[in-house]
Amino acid sequence: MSKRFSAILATLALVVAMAGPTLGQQKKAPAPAAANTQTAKVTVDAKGFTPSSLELKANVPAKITFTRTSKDTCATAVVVPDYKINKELPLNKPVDVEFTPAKSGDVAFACGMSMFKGKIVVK
Ligand SMILES: [Cu+2]
Repeated sequence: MSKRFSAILATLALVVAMAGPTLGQQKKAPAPAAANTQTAKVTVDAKGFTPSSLELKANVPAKITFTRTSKDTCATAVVVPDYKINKELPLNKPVDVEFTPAKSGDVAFACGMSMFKGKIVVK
């Protein structure tokens, strides 16, 4: 009885050991999709957005990371009206703005009061 039990345990252990690497591969599967994301970084300081013009591809998920590096700026938020995005920009804390540009053309972004402006050129 106990021999049989340990045989079952051994079988289970083997199954887990074999499934382990497979599960690991399945978890990695979304990685290529993430590689499909286009990324950009924008710094926000007293002069506004740097760069103030970005280029993105249409129909590819985009992640733009905004980092405000100065407290002497009114740009404490970033607004992308076309995509109904409005995000606070805490000092020195990277904030990801994610959306998929739907069509080619210019997409404007700005600080909360539209004093600083930038644009995303979608190709
Ligand atoms: Cu402003």
